[in-house]
Amino acid sequence: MTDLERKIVYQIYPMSFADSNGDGIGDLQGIIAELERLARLGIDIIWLSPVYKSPWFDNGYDISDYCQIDPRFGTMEDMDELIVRARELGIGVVMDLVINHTSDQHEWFIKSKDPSSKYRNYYFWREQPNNWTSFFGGPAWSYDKEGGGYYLHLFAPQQPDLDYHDPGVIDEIKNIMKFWLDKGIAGFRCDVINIIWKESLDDGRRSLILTGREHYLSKDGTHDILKELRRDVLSKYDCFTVGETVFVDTDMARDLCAPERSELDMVFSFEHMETDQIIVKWFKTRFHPNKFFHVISKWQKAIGWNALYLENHDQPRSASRFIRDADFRSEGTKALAMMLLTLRGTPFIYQGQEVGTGNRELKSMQDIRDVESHNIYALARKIGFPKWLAWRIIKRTTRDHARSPVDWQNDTDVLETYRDLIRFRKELPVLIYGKYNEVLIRGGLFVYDRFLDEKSIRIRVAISLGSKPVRYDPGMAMAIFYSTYGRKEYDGALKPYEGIMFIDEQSSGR
Ligand SMILES: [Ca+2]
Repeated sequence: MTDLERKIVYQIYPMSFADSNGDGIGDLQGIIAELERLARLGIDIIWLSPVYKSPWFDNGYDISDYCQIDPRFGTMEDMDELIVRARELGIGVVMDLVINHTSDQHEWFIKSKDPSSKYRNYYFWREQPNNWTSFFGGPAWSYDKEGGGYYLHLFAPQQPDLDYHDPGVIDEIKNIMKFWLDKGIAGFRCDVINIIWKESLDDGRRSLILTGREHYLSKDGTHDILKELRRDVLSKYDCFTVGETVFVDTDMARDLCAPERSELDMVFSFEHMETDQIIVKWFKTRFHPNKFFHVISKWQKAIGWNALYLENHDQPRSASRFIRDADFRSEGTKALAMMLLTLRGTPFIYQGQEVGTGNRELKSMQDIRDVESHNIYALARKIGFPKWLAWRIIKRTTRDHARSPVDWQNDTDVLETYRDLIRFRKELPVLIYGKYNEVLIRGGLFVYDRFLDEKSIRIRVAISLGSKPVRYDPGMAMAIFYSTYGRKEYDGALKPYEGIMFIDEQSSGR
């Protein structure tokens, strides 16, 4: 995409973003009504979580028709209007591409139940299952009487996996992508993209989680598919792709998004979001800023360009998660905003993050809508967790925190900070093209430099995620360019949860 590095992305979870007709469900007309506000914030791209026709078993990540809009959100005319109106404001629309699996209500799957159908090999139908386990727990195979066999589903039984060994599948996907790109969308966020190619269906090594994953995690076949989609479809449009990946390390990420490989433009990694958990997200540990910063810095050093994010529709709110002292919530969200918008990569802002939205107040399981949370609660009780512990797990992790309607009046002060930081990113090329260099990580303080070369302007960013002032000497020639506390003079210490951008006085010519 032209000038991709300059873009700032805003993720919309349509269900809870803006409801235009008062039926309690966010919709496309609601998004259209908010476009000007997003343009004023400085957003270049909006990414919509799925709005395709779906039985909604897994929040739209189970698609029954890729070329239709789910009626709860409106019509295809609304979608066309959204794309056109957004473009008039200089905003591109990115859609979710969920191609590891379809819904079991998709006509391909329904037809595939007939062994003589051309759709039979679009899915993995077998007489006997292997020993693989699914992401949602339990076996990855279900028996279907009508289909006369078992079919593979790495997620829920309602989400059968597509088999890319049948060339018909990739042709269908290409047509779907062209359908949307011809309408003028700006690209795709590719769901669980590094597991789409199943190299073999042999039994997997027994494992506590995801037995069988060595047969499909980031295989050569996945890279071949991504190259083919890029060559035959994406390269013909002005668009970009970001991959959602599972169990990805820095080497795998580099293979997926190194420019010379022509696969994806960037990926979402998960490692920094896992620094406050043990093995799975349900078991939270205390949040340690240093550990968090070290992981972020490791990815900054390892990957030339990556997607930057602190929240999405699957994660609790960063304001409640990464700020341990509730007295400094507003300050902390501003410091996190500075980090998000001054690291190297494409920043993704999740709806409501720009007004400092925190987790919901939840009192009991009756307040919980997320099916996943109810499943996990039942499982925890079944294996002997007391009620209070099972509830504590859900309360801290449920996806309802991110999926509840946003109170836009929340914290306008935080919004101002976002606006300022977005403006700096647009005005200072060093924040986009500059190299990243870690300066130090200690005691909840993270300091790094952005610079184009040794001679030109250098921005030094210092982020504190601690409730006490922390002494730090940036060096004689450094002055405050911007502080999240709004101060101009530096007295040798950062205030609690403060973010400061220092600028090299000699190079700035001030
Ligand atoms: Ca509505």
